[in-house]
Amino acid sequence: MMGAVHAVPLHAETGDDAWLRYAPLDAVARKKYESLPASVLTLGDSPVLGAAQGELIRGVRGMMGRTLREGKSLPQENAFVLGTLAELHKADPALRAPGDLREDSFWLTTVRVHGFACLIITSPTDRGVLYGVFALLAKMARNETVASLNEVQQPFAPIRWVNQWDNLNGSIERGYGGRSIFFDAGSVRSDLTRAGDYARLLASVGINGCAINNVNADSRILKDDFLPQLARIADVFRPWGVRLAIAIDVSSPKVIGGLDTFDPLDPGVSDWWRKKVDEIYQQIPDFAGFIVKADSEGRLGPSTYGRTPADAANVIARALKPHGGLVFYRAFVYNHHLDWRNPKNDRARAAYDIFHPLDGKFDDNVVIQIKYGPIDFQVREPVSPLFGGLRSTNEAIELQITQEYLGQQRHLCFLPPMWKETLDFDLHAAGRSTPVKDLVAGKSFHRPTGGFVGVANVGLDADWLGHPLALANLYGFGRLAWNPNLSSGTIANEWTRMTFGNNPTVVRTISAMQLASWRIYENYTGPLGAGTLTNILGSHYGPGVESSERNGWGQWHRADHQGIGMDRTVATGTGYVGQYPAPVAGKYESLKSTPDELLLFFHHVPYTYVLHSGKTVIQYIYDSHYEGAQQAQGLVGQWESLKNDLDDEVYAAVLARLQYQAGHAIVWRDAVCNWFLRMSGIPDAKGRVGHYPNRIEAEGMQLQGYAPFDVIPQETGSGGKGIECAPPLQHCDASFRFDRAAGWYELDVEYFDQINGESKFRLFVGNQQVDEWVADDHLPAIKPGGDSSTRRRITGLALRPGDEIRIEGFPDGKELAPLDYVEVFARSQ
Ligand code: GCV
Repeated sequence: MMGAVHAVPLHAETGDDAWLRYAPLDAVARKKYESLPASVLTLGDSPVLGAAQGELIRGVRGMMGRTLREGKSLPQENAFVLGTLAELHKADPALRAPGDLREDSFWLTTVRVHGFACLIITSPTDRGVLYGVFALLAKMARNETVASLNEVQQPFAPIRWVNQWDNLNGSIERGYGGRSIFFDAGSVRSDLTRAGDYARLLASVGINGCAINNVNADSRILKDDFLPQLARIADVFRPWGVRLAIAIDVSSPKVIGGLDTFDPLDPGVSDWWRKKVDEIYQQIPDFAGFIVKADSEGRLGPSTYGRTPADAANVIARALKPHGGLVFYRAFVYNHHLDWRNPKNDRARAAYDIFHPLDGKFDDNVVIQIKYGPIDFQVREPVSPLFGGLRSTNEAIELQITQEYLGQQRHLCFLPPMWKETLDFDLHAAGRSTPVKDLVAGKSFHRPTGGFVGVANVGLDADWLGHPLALANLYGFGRLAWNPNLSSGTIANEWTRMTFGNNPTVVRTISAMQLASWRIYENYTGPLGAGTLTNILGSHYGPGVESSERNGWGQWHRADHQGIGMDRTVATGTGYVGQYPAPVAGKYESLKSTPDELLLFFHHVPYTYVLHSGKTVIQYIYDSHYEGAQQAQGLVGQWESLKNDLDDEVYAAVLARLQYQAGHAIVWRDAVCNWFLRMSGIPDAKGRVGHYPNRIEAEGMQLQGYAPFDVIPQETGSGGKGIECAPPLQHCDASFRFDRAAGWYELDVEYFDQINGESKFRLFVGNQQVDEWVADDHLPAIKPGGDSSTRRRITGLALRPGDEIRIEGFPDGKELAPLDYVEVFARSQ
């Protein structure tokens, strides 16, 4: 078996096809599918059925090297038969689905029709037939058995959508995979090939709606001349059963409509929305609806007129209702000018405080879109209590596929394990078991609709998201929206097989890396529920512990010299805990029963507080950060073990990302640990924090031209300082003498790679140049610090005592060839 797997040539690939590669199967697997029919018969014709048939032909051709014959009438031979249940029943009245099939569900079955063995893919809807085709091809790609199939799959919830935060100018807010696939320079792109490819990817995991523009919406999207452009996107989505939606600005009636108000209770305003929506449906008959972000982060909203979110949502919902459209009103409404001095203030309370009193006041085609946690996509948050606080209102959970606070696709962070914890969490609303997945799907309180929304933010980059392994998050979101009962392990395994083939070593290794990655990321970033501890005022990328405090954004962790954490209890804190139903509130109200991983979200404790694990909070912070950085380095080794089993290009691209991540995990480790050491005054019991015996600080080297500067914040540079080569100098030197025993060494140069320049570096041992590189990455940083700090690793260096090690820096633009330190390790370390 193994030999056969390796016999399959490895293909150079761009990543475009993601998990839909349909790479040639090995001989053993091909044999398994040899007896599959040679023809395909599609009953009925529609763009979706056309796509389904085309996909089947494409998949079988790719994997089996066979081109299926297209039939149009009842089978004259063994065939794949595609069609809705209604069409199938017309063709052969004996064929009946097993039980009631919900919209978009499908049935795969092997039966004899007119004496011929047929593999039937059917559903109540065309879209379900398409999903069935993808499911069958996925089974083949994973080498699963398809003989004697009789399988029904039903989606868990009707709403399975993605949102894109694309701006009309072609940029993407919190997008890390290139520019928009939809927009450029203020208009819809002329070439929408990638948009169609995206819809195909989405359909393959059952996603049926996509809102294409930023929730910080530009009103121009509703202008008359924009609508035909939107219709072009809807056209490329349609064959894949993906319905188009857009984010809108509630002030549009005033901003582009010429009215002097956007008051939702003004008859002129409701009239405007009705006409606008009618106009949209004339051009896009299957238009799905609107997303609304209002009264949030500077966006205008109904509060301008003293109206409620229900007033704003309903006026738009009523315009959409006759056409079957939905309004997704985001619960991400909060005051970002909160007074941080008031210990009772708490941003986490906002969504529940605002929306719970409105339960039952929203029309039936309104869905409240709720982020999974009460703050904002942090590495660890409790679930939003609002999921249990709406019982007569539709809701959807908003998950973030794009890794805004979670490493921005430069760090590996596979999210299904985190999402699963949220979805499986039992809120005990109404005194009975109500896991979040049931609440959002509308099952707990018998709502007409509900489901899952993922903020994806794919871009034009060939690998869509900016890291080849990050695509597992898009895949995983779709799979969980279809079936939240799948395990993370199953999802990782499926995705890896479809993306990299079925070599057991590859599948085992990549799945294990993915499954470990979220906790690794959590280990070296924000501990114990304190938030990600990133720079929340800027990039949301590197470490920025201090940035959360003393401002109105409300992402406070309240760390001071004595202790850390937000007291959110009812007894002494902000009262947030009281928003949960009693069994959950009881657990979080007490220090004893709050799980360690959320301790600092709910309680303020001294650094010496002892966790359930037996460690003090401060020692846990130190230990988890050292462990996380080491685990990140471990990912590099795991990946390297696959060198001969993977396509060279993908191997190299992922390796570079993982090496960068391992270096940046050390930046995180040191910044967080040193900040807490300074704040708490309590040393690391293991003596690591603040002691770096292998490190030579750049500011302590012999400098020619280079001058020291303070890194801000100080903990994001080793020793708080770096060196820069300022104009008019075009070249500077930093050197030191190596003073350890002769041997083989590894040398890490920590430099700062800003986006506003491409400095060059050369490294010499004595007179011999041993390395050179250009700081040309596109990190989100215009100054030296935690966002830009980057490691260059030079391995296999023979060093002798007295050797001079010298770095030459050549500044470029505003990037002054900045250096932080050099760290030298004996090879075995
Ligand atoms: C689209 C966070 C992000 C913003 C985003 C906002 C939201 O605050 O940083 O970029 O805006 O969430 O979800 O509306």
